[in-house]
Amino acid sequence: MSKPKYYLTTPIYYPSDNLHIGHTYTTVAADSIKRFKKLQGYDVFFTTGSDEHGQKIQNKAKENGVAPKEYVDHIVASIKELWKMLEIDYDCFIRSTDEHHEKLVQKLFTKLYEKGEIYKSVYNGHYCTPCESFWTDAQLVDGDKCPDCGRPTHIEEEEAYFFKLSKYRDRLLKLYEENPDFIQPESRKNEMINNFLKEGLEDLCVSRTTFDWGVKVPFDEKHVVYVWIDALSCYLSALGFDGEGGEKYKEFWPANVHLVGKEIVRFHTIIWPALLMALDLPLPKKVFGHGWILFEDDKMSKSKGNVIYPEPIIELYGIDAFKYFLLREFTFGQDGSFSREKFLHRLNSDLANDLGNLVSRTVTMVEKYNEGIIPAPKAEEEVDKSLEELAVSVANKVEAEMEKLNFSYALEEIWRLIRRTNKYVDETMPWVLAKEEKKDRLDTVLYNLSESLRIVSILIKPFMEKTSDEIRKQLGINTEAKWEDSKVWNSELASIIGNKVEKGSIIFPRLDIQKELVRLNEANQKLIERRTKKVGNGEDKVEENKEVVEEVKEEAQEITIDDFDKVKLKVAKVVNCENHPKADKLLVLTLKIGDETRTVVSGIKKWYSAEDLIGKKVVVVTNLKPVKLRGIESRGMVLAAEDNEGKLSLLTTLDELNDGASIS
Ligand code: ME8
Repeated sequence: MSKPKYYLTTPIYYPSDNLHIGHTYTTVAADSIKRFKKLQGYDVFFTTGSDEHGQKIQNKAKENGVAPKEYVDHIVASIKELWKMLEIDYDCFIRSTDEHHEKLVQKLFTKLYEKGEIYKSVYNGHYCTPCESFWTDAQLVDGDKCPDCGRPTHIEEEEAYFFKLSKYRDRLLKLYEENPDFIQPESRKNEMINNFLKEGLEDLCVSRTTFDWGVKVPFDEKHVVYVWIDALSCYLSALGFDGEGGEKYKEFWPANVHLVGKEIVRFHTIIWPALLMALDLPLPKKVFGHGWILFEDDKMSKSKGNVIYPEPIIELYGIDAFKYFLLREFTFGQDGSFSREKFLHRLNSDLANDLGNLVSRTVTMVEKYNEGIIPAPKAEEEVDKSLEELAVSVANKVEAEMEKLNFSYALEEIWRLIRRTNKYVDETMPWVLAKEEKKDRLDTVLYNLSESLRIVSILIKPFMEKTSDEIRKQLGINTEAKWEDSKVWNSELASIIGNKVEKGSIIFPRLDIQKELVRLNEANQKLIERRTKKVGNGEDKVEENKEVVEEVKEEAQEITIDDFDKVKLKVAKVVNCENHPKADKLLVLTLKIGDETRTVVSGIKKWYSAEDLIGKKVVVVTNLKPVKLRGIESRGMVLAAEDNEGKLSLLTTLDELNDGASIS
C-alpha cells in the first residue's frame, strides 16, 4: 500500500541579509512536522527556498558593486550552510531564479492574461521601496509612512498589469466558511475578514517597469512580474509543476500546510487562493500564520543591534537544545519574547534536570544493580500502573497537539511523562530495594524506568533526533524508532529486556547561567559586529559564518595545562625587517631566538613599518608548522593583540629579557 502524501512549505526567504532566529523558527517548526509525519508513516515533501527578485535586492547588489545574481548566490550559499548546520531535512530548496521556476511564472502570467484575469492599466499609489509594497491611504501611518517599516513612502504612477483580485472576495469568504481550518489560528482568519475582505478587495498590481531584476512578462518585456505571483508559485515549481502537470506535483499538490509568519498571512490566504482559483488549480488545505519572535519584547532589527543569530547558540549548546527551546518556549500561533536567560533556564530545568538526569540515573542504576543488563519485570506494585498508563497515553496526546501544530503543548505532554518517571525513582527508591535485597522488585523498577525512557526516545524523535538516538544507544537499542511502538508498554516487538546499557556522556550538562550569559552574549555581539561591518559580498558571509563558528567553538572549549604546554612560546629579537617583495600586507622579519635565527612572515604591515620593529623584542610561537607565504617560508608566528576597533599591537615582555627566554 502506498503511503499517504504530505506536502508542507516554509516561506521562501529574501536573501537580502543573513537569516536570524525568526526565520530559523519557521524552518525548525517545518522540519519537526516533516519528521513527525514521516514517523507516522507519511510520504512527506518539504519545500523551502529563497525569494530573489525585486527592487530591494537589486539596490543592495548595486550598493555592493555586484550583479544581483552574484549577490544572491552568495547569501543563498550561507542560508544553505545554516540549514545544513541545523540538519534541516528539506526536499527542495527552490530559488525564484531557478530557470524552471521562471518559466512557470511566465506561463502562469500568460495564462491569466489570456483568460482575462490580468489586464493592463495605470498604477498610482504610495510605494515603499524597501518593503516593495504599495499601500492604500487607509493603510499608511502618520500620513505617508509605510505600515511595515515606518519609512516614508512616495507616490508612483506607472503602467502596470493588474490581477482581478476584487472579483474573488465572495469566493474567498465562502472558502473560509466551508473550510474552517483553512486559516489557522482562528484569530488570523478574523483579521483577514475584518481588515481586508469586509471592505471589499482592490485589484492587485502584478507587474513593474521601474526595475528589471525579475521575471519578464513574456508578451510585454518592459514589465517584470511583481512579487507575489513570482514568490507564491515557488510552491508549485518546487514540485516540478510546469503549468500542466509534473510527477511530484501530481503526488503532492495541494499542500497540506503553508507555514508562514503572521505578516504574510494576507498574501497566502487572499492572493494565493484567488490566483489558484483563477488558474483552476486546487487550493492548499491550510495556511498557518505563526507569531513573531521578539527580542525582549522588541522587534528584532539590525539597526537596533538586537538581532539574534542562531549560529552561536547552536555551536555552544547543540541543535537539539536550540530546537527544543524554540518549539517549547513559544506558543506557535502567538508572539513570544526571546531572552538568553529564558533559553538557559529551559536548558537547565527541562533538559539537564529532567531529561538528562533521568537518562543518567536510569543507566547508572541498571549498571550498578544488574550488571548493565535491563531486567525483565517481576514483582509489580500499584505505583507502576500510573507510570505505565501515562506512558502509553502520551503518543495520542502528541498526535492531537501536532494536528493543531501546538508544538509547545506536544512537548509539555512528553515532559509530563519524563517528570513522572523521575518522581517514580523517588517513590520506589531503588537504592533502598538494593540494600534490602528485594531483587524482584528492584528488577521491575529498573525495567519500568528503562521502558519509560524507551517510549520517551520515540516521542522526542521528531523534535530532537540526536538526543533520541543517544538515549536509544544508551539503552542498547539498535533498531529504528517506530511511532506505534510508543503506544505499547512492555511491547514484545520493541522489547528491551536483556539489552546491555551503554553509559555515555551526560546528554545535557547543567550550566552556570551567569557564565553562559556572558559567553552567549559575546558570541552574538561578535557576529553582529562582523555582519554589520561586512555587508554585501556573500562569499565573505559563508567564510565569516565559518570563522565565527570556529571562534565560538574555541571559546566553548576549555583546554588543560597539557594542551597549553603544546604551544612553545619564546622571546625573540627582531634583527632585521623588510617589506615582502610580493605582498602588500606582509613584513618579513628575521628573528634571533637565543642561538637560533629564523624568518617569520607576518601580516602586520598595516600597523608597523620595518624600521619600527628592528631591535624590538617580540613573542613568537616556535613550534608552528612552517608555511610558505607568497614564496617565503615562515617558521613561526609573532603574537599580537587586537582591540574591538581593529587596532593591533605586538606582544612583548614587561621587563627587558634576553631573546630565547621561554614563556609559560
Ligand atoms: O516575507 N519571528 O521573506 P522574509 C518569527 N519572501 N518568524 C520570523 C521572524 C520573527 N521575528 N522574522 C522572519 C518574505 N520570520 C517573502 C516570503 S513566501 C511565498 C515569500 C519568518 O525573508 C516568518 O516565517 O521577509 C516570516 O513570514 C518570514 O520569515 C519572512 O521572511
